[in-house]
Amino acid sequence: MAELEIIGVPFSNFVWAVRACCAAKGVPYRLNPARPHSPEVLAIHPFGKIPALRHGEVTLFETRAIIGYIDAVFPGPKLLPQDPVAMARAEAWLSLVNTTIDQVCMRQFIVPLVFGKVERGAVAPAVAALEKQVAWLETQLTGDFVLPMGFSAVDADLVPILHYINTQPEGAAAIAAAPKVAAYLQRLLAHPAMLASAPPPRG
Ligand SMILES: N[C@@H](CCC(=O)N[C@@H](CS)C(=O)NCC(=O)O)C(=O)O
Repeated sequence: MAELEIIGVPFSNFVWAVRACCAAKGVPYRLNPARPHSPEVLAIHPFGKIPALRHGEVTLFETRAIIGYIDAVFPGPKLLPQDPVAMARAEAWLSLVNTTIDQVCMRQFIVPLVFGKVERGAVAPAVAALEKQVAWLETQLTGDFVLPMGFSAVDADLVPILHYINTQPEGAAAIAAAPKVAAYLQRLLAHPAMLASAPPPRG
């Protein structure tokens, strides 16, 4: 089989999610740590976002599409349910994480704070929204994983975002106030698939 290439810097929450899926399934791949908008990425993603995937003749962009392809094409434990109702629920989670939760926690909170180096006050609206999202997650986590099937693509998608917000005082406070979310994050960060795909510490 052709080599699988995952394109994108490893500290991206979405690149981490895709790599966690590969790790969970035992899929070998080569990481090409290209930055957003670099020529390698723009060759695949129309707007230069990461991750992108190349596998022989197949090129893909968008985390959901990449995860679905990896789960369908490669052997190893399934990361998405097969039953239609369970699959629809997984889709709802993936959509929610990739749009609403990523938008608030990463695009409006972590990215401006850590990469844009804005004043903390500038992210106050995002903090209020993030607190609501973490409080909602607290009501949803009933087992060890988000889905009853066990470790899934939803965990791979959600854990990097929770990890990143937990690195900032406002996010850490929201998580500390949500004991199930806090325990979930601690447990999932120790999961072999998340550990094997964790980005190196930023220098
Ligand atoms: N909807 C895309 C979002 C990907 C995304 O936002 N990636 C970030 C890095 S985590 C990025 O490339 N940002 C650069 C930009 O938006 O210009 C997906 O699900 O893959």
